[in-house]
Amino acid sequence: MNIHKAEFVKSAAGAKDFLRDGRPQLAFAGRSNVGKSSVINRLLNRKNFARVGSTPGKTVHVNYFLVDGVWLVDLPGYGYAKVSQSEKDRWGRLMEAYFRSGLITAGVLIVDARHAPTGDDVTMLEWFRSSGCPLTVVANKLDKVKKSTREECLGIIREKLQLTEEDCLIPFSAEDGTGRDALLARLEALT
Ligand SMILES: Nc1nc2c(ncn2[C@@H]2O[C@H](COP(=O)(O)OP(=O)(O)O)[C@@H](O)[C@H]2O)c(=O)[nH]1
Ligand SMILES: [Mg+2]
Repeated sequence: MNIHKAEFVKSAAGAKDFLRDGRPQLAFAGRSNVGKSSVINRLLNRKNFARVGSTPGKTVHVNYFLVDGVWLVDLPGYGYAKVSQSEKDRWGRLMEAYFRSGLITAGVLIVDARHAPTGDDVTMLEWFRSSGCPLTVVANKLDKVKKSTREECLGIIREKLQLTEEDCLIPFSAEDGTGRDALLARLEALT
């Protein structure tokens, strides 16, 4: 995958705007502020491609980036406390529509390496599971975890998400680049 061929194409606010051109779709999901945009930027070796640090929970859109003929689908973040119920409902409807669409090729769930996955993370994972697509979990912000406790943290994530042999858990840091090559290789193998 030539990461230099990457462009933002469009945002979709509803199912009628979803892209259905037959190209593979790699769907990225994660809690607001987990570093989803930063992971995408690191993956593509860009500074400000997917926007980092914009007000969390403000954008209930599906964002499409085209990377060398593959759709990188940035699903809206979840779990931000200050979001209104109506926005949460909108998020739920949009997610349901996307997962029901059958458009997803592979799922990338980004979690925080420091903490046990939240109930929302588990729900998201179940959505990926029900779509039947191969799953990759990225444990981001590893740079913030002491080396001596990293294995333990990864074990907690595996256990809480009940990861199987087919699932792939990638220790990652968007900050220092740990796991970037592994994630790229995994995604290339899936498309
Ligand atoms: N230390 C550290 N900070 C990170 C990492 N990834 C993201 N961040 C920071 O976490 C915050 C949220 O990142 P962002 O990419 O906007 O998260 P998003 O809401 O999931 O898209 C920003 O301040 C980032 O600089 C990481 O791997 N390590
Ligand atoms: Mg973001």
